[in-house]
Amino acid sequence: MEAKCRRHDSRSHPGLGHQSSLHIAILIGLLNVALDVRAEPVLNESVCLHMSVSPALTPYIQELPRLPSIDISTGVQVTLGVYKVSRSVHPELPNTTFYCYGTSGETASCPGPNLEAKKDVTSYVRFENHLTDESHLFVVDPTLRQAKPPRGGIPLITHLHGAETEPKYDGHAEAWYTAAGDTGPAFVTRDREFLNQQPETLLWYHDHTLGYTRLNIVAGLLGLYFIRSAHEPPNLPSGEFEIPLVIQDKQFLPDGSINFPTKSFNLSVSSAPNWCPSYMGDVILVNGKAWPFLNVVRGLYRFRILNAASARTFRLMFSDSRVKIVQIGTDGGYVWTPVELADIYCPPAYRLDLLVDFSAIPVGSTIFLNNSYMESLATNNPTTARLVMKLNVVEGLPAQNVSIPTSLGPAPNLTEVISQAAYRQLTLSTQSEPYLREMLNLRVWSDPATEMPQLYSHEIWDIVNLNGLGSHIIHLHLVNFLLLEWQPVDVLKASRGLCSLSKPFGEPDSCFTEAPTPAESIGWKDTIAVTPLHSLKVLVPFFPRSGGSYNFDATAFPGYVWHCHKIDHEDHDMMRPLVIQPASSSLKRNRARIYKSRHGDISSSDPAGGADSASS
Ligand SMILES: *[C@@H]1O[C@H](CO)[C@@H](O)[C@H](O)[C@H]1NC(C)=O
Ligand SMILES: *[C@@H]1O[C@H](CO)[C@@H](O)[C@H](O)[C@H]1NC(C)=O
Ligand SMILES: *[C@@H]1O[C@H](CO)[C@@H](O)[C@H](O)[C@H]1NC(C)=O
Ligand SMILES: *[C@@H]1O[C@H](CO)[C@@H](O)[C@H](O)[C@H]1NC(C)=O
Ligand SMILES: *[C@@H]1O[C@H](CO)[C@@H](O)[C@H](O)[C@H]1NC(C)=O
Ligand SMILES: *[C@@H]1O[C@H](CO)[C@@H](O)[C@H](O)[C@H]1NC(C)=O
Ligand SMILES: [Cu+2]
Repeated sequence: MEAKCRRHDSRSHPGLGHQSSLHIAILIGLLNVALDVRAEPVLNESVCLHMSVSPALTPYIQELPRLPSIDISTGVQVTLGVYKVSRSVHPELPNTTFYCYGTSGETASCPGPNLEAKKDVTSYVRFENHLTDESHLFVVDPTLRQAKPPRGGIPLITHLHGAETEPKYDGHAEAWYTAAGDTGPAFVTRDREFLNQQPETLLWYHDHTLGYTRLNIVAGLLGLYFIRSAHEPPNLPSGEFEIPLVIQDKQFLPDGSINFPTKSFNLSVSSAPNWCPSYMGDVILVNGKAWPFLNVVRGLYRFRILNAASARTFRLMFSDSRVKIVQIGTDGGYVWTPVELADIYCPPAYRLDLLVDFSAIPVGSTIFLNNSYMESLATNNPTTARLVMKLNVVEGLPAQNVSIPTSLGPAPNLTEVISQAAYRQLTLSTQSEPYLREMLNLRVWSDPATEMPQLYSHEIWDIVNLNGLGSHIIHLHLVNFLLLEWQPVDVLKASRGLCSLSKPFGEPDSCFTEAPTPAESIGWKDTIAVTPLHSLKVLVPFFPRSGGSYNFDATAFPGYVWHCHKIDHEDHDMMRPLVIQPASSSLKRNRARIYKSRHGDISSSDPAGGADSASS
């Protein structure tokens, strides 16, 4: 099992741990930013990539909190407001000012309350903006493409990440609104209706305002959203044995405030006052507390993990190898076959549904959950970012009648849809002239839409990371996708135009340096890390996960977006429209043929046996 697991891991996550010294040399050549940054004097404690270290805090002295929870399956509208509040992240640090979601200023929490939805039961949620301050908690970079409320104030719009939802309820980046009532050009309503017709899983809600997303999420605007049903796999730990873990990194000033860059890393560029390519902090928060501890008994737990960091990837490991970890779910729901993991690879915005077994650990033991992921800039790897949580194994009754499932449904057979899929190649790159910014396919947000797939079509997106350093984290709204294969790219040649990305490996002038490696996808994803020096091919069905039809108009205003989920990148300028076009009549027939005759293919990860595929 372990051998299989490791093989799975390295095949699914290309580029990790494979960097040769030649690659490193190329990387340094490509990323002169890294060198120049170190040469610049530290002029201000909030200069990007030079932020002063956070005050020393004793780890593991506060218990992991349970997040508050709200049932949104009652048919009654729930109102979540955004409030400016003071909250403690650690007893040794003065309180921190946050923007948090809650039903009132008193109850608002960071992360916000867990929203509990039921599959096929519509949830009615109203999101209100109660931020009446003139200016943001952080310095706003006025040079970015961004929300510009005419009367000032703080623009907000909440997106439900991973949801199959109507465009007007999706939380489009230009659908923002302020407390004073100014609205962005894509605004339709504050009142959302979430149909919850996709498979059971963990989604998350977070702010998505154009040019403000990185500020609003670091300020605290995120929370978990569960879709559950009565048809989930039996015998999974629940109640006190199901533990959501929202992991984030932040940097703090001695007065307790969040240290967010106030000046650009390039002090000679006045056109980019404080935008910073990848905010990373030296304090690790779990459920809003710095380095908490958790008491567990000798038994099976279900951990629902979200990496809500701006840019930091985590690779989590328990310090005791007798702890068994089995992954049963990913972004889009249950995997088809549970996979035993040696460690937990978790880039930003990923969700992992894990069964964690402490049965083999004696009472009285202490286990650390540490992070071993090395970010490409040395300054992003302080020793404090390697600590996450401590677990104490204590006396107590374990969860009853629980077990680790061996299978959760057949893997989809995609042979036929792959052969019919349209193909698109998209590049991810950093542009340094006239100023540093991140680009999708060399375009910026305001360029006319180019990703306009037809409803009920399949596409293969070949996503090429032309950056020498650092992953880009690609997220598509509305749909889920599957990783098909990955392939190394000669990025140095490709970025100088000395080879062709349209020629396959083996042909003269091809930028690909090896044949593609097939991926062993274990389940549906809505977010994927495209590691440096690689291209990934993902299969994207522009279908609901049921394989049937959307019960809303996915082609309607204001459409969707796709973007990098390193949220600094998303804000400048790594986000593009995703505009769904009406289906041609041939695609409508095609869809019926594929899904009627191949019942369950696309919906087969639904452990309830495809209850929702009946609609086709
Ligand atoms: C900083 O900006 C100046 C002016 O645009 C440019 O010449 C220089 O290369 C930049 N430095 C970095 C590290 O990007
Ligand atoms: C750093 O810069 C910010 C904004 O320019 C300023 O408010 C702050 O006082 C500066 N801090 C120091 C220590 O100079
Ligand atoms: C500090 O934060 C805690 C919650 O984390 C809150 O209960 C308390 O009221 C805050 N203190 C102040 C002075 O605001
Ligand atoms: C994990 O963290 C603990 C506690 O902070 C530390 O003692 C231990 O050395 C770490 N283990 C690894 C492998 O980093
Ligand atoms: C344990 O779970 C199985 C399968 O869900 C169920 O049939 C059985 O009744 C349960 N036993 C107890 C003691 O709850
Ligand atoms: C998958 O489907 C193709 C044709 O659609 C078929 O030829 C192939 O045998 C199927 N594979 C499996 C493993 O069922
Ligand atoms: Cu990116």
